[in-house]
Amino acid sequence: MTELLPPDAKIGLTNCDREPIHIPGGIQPIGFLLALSADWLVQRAANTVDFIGIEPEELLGKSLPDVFAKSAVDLIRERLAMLRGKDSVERLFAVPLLSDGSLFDLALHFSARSVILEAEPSKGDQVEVSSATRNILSRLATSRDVDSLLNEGARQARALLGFDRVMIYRFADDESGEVVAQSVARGFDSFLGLNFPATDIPQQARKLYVRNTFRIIGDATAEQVPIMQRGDGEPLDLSLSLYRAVSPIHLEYLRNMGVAASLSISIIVNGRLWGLIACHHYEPRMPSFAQRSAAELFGQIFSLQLESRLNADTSDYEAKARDVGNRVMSTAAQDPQKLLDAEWLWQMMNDAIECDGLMVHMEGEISSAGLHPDEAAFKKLVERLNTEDAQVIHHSHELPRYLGVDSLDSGAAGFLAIPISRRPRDYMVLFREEHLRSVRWAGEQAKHTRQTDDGVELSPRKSFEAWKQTISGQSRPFTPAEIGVARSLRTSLLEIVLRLSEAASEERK
Ligand code: BLA
Repeated sequence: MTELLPPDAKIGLTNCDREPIHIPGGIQPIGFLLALSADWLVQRAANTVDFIGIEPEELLGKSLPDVFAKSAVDLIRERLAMLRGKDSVERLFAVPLLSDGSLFDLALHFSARSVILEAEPSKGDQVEVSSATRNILSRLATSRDVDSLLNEGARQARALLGFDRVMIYRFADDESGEVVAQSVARGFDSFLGLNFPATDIPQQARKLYVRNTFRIIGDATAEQVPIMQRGDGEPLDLSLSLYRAVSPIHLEYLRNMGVAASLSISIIVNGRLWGLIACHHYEPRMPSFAQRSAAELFGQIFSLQLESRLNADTSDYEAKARDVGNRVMSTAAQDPQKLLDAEWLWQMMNDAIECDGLMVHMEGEISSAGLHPDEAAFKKLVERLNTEDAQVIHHSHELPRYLGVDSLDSGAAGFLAIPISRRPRDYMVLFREEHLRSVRWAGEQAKHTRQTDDGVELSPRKSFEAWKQTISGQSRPFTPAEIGVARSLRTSLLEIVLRLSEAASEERK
């Protein structure tokens, strides 16, 4: 039995997340692939006829020096010795692989105990591409802030690769994504501001894209070529391969979108997949090996520049927040009663963590300012917080959902609670108002999501028609930087409150 899921259903692991995309058993027909044993015997081969004129089956069991020119084999051996770390790939340009002197560009890496060699005829454009890349990278370096870097990144990636559409696609905390910058050729629609659900890029693909930061699908209709091997044996892990065959589900997605070629480069910030530089072309398109190598480098440099700007923004913010924290602490240390003055606290805290109101719960007393829930709802919140781990900052941009109610009359929709004593638990709670927003999705989620007896089954949507969803009952979320600030405020506040209660018990003696 199958039924459509409601649009806001939370989807767990799906059929898509279980597809083993790293062992597809085949490659895209971009070049040829050989897997070699430690003693240089060909163990597996794919797509060799068109490039070196030998059937893959004929190559199996042959020694590499019997297939390629001696100088090429020596070069390959030398470069293999330079492979560093488990995820590294060596590239060689314009190698005379065959005895007729024809030139190939190639990539080498290890997969389990095999050496994987992938090669395609060289376009001989390496020098030209690297000089163009130098110009492109220097333009990137001139953008001062995050937004201009994103726009410039899209523009320069399109200059480098010539795809019809280049998008900077940023992931949100829930792994859905939004097109935050783009550069498009004349005559194509804009995708700017469109959101795509998390399920468009399954979990294992996201993990893989952290290890291997570049992938191309040159022709979404091309047949994949099987990898030949003698006997059976584990399927070859193609995680780091340049030619890895693409998931048929994803190919269907691209064809539904009308896209013939797709190229994406991972944007990695502080070790995490921040987003993708996603490129579409409406005809098949295969940039040269040198261009693809340059694009990979472009992605790495773009990521570093974005990381340094984002980290600089965070540290500016943290310095400002630290300053506010210090002012709160020094005032409260002189006059501890200030900690029950919600109006004063709200004005101060709002400079560190933007909020629309604040409530304090301390030793049975409650004080409030600005926008806040009524006392009954607040007590319910405090009760709920008392069941949580007191060592961490609790927050939610969905307060009604956190309290298990439909809505709150006050309009408070988000909270962040800073515990200010150990026991009984006292809190300072910041509130944020509801932030009604509409999200433009590329296509309606419910139409391609089914609940089956074995779980959720997804199939790529057929329509990417913009579909507007209005989201209510939520505030703007608290950012990781804001939560970090709350965490350090908690430590200092705890100290003051502790001193306060010690002083009070001294007095009582
Ligand atoms: C992979 N999905 C991808 C990739 C992108 C997207 C960019 C990386 C591969 C590539 O470069 O094409 C999705 N493409 C997008 C998005 C935008 C875009 C969001 O241009 C927005 C701008 N996909 C589905 C469903 C499944 C699925 C329902 O929609 C599973 C049933 C699977 N997507 C899927 C798989 C991959 C993928 C398996 C990995 C492809 C691979 O690397 O082999």
